[in-house]
Amino acid sequence: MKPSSSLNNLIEVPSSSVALFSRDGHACMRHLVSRAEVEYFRPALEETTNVGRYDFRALEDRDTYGKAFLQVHNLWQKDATCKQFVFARRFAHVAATLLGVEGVRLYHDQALFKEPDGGYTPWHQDQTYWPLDTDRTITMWMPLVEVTPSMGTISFVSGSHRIGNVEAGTISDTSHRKITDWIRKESLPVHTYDDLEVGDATFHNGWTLHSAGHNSTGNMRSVMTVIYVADGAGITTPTPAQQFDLELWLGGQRAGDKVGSVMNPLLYP
Ligand SMILES: O=C(O)CCC(=O)C(=O)O
Repeated sequence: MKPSSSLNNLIEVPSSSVALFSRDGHACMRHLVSRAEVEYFRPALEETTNVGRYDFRALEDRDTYGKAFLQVHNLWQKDATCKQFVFARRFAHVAATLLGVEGVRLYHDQALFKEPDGGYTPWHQDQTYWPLDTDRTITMWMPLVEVTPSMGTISFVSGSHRIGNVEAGTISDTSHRKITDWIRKESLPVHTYDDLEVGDATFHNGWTLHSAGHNSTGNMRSVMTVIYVADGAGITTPTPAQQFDLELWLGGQRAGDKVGSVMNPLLYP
């Protein structure tokens, strides 16, 4: 079967991964895609990211968030091959299974390319930005290249998804300092995935604390992410930090609506 359609084939999600995700708020799915599948999709994902890039400032002229990665959103709307990748039933099925829900909708996708010498990704919680009434949210983080520790691997605080909002604010040096201090003070367990091969992907809950290191290599750390929300979730009144997401990812819907616009198709089942 051609890679263009094979990503719609489902794989079995081990019960051990479901248990780990429920306990830790993160899990790694090894060999989620084949090397051939990554190679088929990588050119379109990289090209669409390059075309969609909007920050052309030199690294030294950007703030900490800007240095962390080039961020390009909703590749699925920009290119048909990227849409096949983002809409893959295989990924959505894993997301639904790990979350323990019947179905998931697309919230949005984003490429996160950490440039050569790109800065660290501060500790943060994604859901700070999301005007959603559920904790059944999940991000698939898939490197398109082998990611070595010196390129900026991803770390999670295991179990932090069960705490909910730790009120560290949006992604910044301040969120990083507050969460780093808290991890030290409470000796919280940090897990780093520093051996991801092409085809592996991590999944994390929207409230799981996470960060990534600096890219000290000369190579781009290209990563593609897809963010899912459980079918049936509702939209809440946005905080100032959530206004951008309400306007951009929810297709004109408003507080009180159920997520379900054309921007948020049901990807599984
Ligand atoms: O790729 C990174 O450096 C950070 C990833 C991240 O924050 C996310 O996927 O939510």
